[in-house]
Amino acid sequence: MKIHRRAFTELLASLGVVVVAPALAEGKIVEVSMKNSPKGAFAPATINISVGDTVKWTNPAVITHSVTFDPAQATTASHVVLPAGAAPFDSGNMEEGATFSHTFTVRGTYKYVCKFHEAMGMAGTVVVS
Ligand SMILES: [Cu+2]
Repeated sequence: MKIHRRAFTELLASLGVVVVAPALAEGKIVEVSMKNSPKGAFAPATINISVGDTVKWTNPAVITHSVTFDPAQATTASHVVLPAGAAPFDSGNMEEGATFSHTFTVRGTYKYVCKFHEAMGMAGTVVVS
């Protein structure tokens, strides 16, 4: 009986590892850079990711950029598009060397802008499937 109980405990422990590991597994991190010339740009401008993935934006430039997924903060609200159920968000001002990360949990196509260079066409797309 003792042997059986221990075997059962070990079985549970091994099952626990199997069950917990996927829950702790993180999505991948996809990097997007911010360019200055010839005009502001996200690079790459369009990325395709999966639910649970994180996008990390980095501003290597000496000018301030932003990652704006909030229509209320865009000059032209329609330049920002969020799928139903996704909450708006914004990086705030990103100075040289700043990074901003966001984990996407809602599927769909997102369109976002840099609010400082939106008029110059600094915009990007994230497709979450
Ligand atoms: Cu910008």
